[in-house]
Amino acid sequence: MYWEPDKECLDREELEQLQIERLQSTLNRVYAHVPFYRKKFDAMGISPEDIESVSDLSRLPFTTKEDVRGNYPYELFAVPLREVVRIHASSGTTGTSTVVGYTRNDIKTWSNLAARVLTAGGVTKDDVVQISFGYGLYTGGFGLHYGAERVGASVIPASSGNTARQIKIMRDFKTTALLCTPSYAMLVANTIREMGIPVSALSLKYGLFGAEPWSERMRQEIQDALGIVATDNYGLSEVLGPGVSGECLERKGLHISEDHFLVEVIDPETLRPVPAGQKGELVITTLTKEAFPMIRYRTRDLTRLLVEPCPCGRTGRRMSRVVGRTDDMLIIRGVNVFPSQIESLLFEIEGTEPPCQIVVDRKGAMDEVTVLLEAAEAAFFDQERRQAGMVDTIRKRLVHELGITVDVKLVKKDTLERFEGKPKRVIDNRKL
Ligand code: DLL
Repeated sequence: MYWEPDKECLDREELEQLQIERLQSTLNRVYAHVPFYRKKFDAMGISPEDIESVSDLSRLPFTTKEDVRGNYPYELFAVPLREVVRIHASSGTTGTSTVVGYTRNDIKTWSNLAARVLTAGGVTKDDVVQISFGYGLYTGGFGLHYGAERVGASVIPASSGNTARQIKIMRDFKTTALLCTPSYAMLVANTIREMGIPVSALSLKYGLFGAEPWSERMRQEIQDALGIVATDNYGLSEVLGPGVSGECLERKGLHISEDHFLVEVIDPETLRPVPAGQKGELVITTLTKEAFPMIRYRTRDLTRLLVEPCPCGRTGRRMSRVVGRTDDMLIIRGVNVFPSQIESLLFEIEGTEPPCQIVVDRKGAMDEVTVLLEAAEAAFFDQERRQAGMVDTIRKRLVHELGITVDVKLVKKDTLERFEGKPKRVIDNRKL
């Protein structure tokens, strides 16, 4: 049920003691070895010794994605390359990628943290785990692969793509746990249905999904279609990759490995902490990373910290599912619109499914938004009238909820350009 019960169920006092010790050693390390941090600390007149308790954390500067990009590729590494055994880069769909490194110890830690997430999601050594995240520079495939091996499961490194082949593998190799993005799980579920394969022909029990936002409605749909228990897991390259947090089978929020990560939730405007339970931007400080420590990294992910105890017995606080980002807000004719808001509305509308792509154009002085949706094969080829009706329903709902007019268009399945399995969500053609 637990991977490391002594650590996952630590009492808070012990945990906080461990956190401060680890924080101090991390601060000493970055001050000594990363000029970027030393300069920032010096400029603010702070030295690592000044940080005596976890609450002093707020005196430290934030680190942003721009800082990581600005120090491309290795300037934020706290160890010489000789100590680095693995390099990954973020899947970012825009701009320079962010490069991250791991020492041998970091890989061990990462494997353990991924193993925690897998165990929490139901996986044991008796499982056959199919990893349909991309292997390569992206952290998804390798990160979860090492975790699944650590658990002792039989791991199938299927990687992403070629859905028919994935399904053949799933059936023939008797896969019991599927790891991929939730939108890919939807695609798998739909393809299985189209191929006329009954769920009973498969051996699936668990689905561990992450790397992109999804909803309770989607969870229900995937669970029903595949006959599995689906859990959410979260992570980001700059901090680790997958393995930062994950749901247990209670499915009431994602347990954060707080012995390795200090988390804060801040108001993205004032940069001050929000009261526990309120929505804000997640900020993470790594406590054990050697090659690529991160101090107060602004994830831009919006979530809430859940402090009530979880029946599973883990004491680590949980975060709610990520409900959006603070940095991709679009201003459409003066109205603030989050692509994630459009996505979550789409999740709620019967007959639609992700992915979608939001195209923003400027005609004269007017912004125009078109939401491109991938249609299920059936909707595209026949039933033209039904299709038109559906488009109209979606359009009206979006207009109503967002307060702006939008156009909705159906495109053929699998035609939205993807990057590491995720479609580019927004194409902003406005020249501002
Ligand atoms: O996507 C790491 C990962 C791989 C996590 C596999 C889980 C499973 P990046 O490419 O750096 O890393 O993207 C990180 O993806 O800041 C979030 O905005 C988003 N994200 C990750 N997990 C979730 C999730 C990987 N469970 C960015 N729900 C993060 C919503 C998520 N968004």
